[in-house]
Amino acid sequence: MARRLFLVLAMLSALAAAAGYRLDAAGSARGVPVAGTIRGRVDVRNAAADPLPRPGVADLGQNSTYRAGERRDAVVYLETAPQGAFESGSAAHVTMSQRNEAFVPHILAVRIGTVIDFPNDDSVYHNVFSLSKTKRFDLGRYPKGQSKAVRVDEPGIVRVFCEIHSHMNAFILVFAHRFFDVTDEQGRYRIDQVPPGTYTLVVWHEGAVRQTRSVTVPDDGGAVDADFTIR
Ligand SMILES: [Cu+2]
Repeated sequence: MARRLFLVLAMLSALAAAAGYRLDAAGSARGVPVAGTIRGRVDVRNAAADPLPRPGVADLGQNSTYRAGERRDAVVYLETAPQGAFESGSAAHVTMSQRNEAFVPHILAVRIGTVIDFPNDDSVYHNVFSLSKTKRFDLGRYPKGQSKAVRVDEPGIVRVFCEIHSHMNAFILVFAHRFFDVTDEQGRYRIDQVPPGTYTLVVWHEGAVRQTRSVTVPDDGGAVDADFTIR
């Protein structure tokens, strides 16, 4: 096991060297290429960012609640992956729950190959589906405590709905690389381990026009700040 891990690390170091990364003294000693961080804040001022969920007949007496500010979540990502950036291959598992007649979280950002679990945490039935080109599925109805899974294999946007509750919807953004982040409660994001270079940084927010800007991670790495305002 340790031997196999060593082999993998050796191969990754060789790949990094082949990709032409500059290695500083400390970095090469650890076999880690120089890299930077792109970070900042997305200020969502769009008045429509926190709409009240529209209750339907099936929702009378139910609480449809979103996490405070969740509608302000944005996804920040590099338009294209850095040249020669190598990817770790393990497929991830993430969860999007059905809770209080809402999808939690409302926005997910994942890499291709990720398996998304859709547990039903409500005492009512749901029927999760998507008609998106990126991933089309229909999980059917299942009761509280059960879960079904979907694997995403193509980059793009998956819009998720519930056939029973029309106010339930969510977004899954699928990427072919790992250079993305969903903003936190303060609107902050952070993309780590970005090799030196100039990139197009994109911010996505539901219902808003995509914004882009150019950012440069200097040759010696470090942190680069890039803020966005969405109106
Ligand atoms: Cu539902």
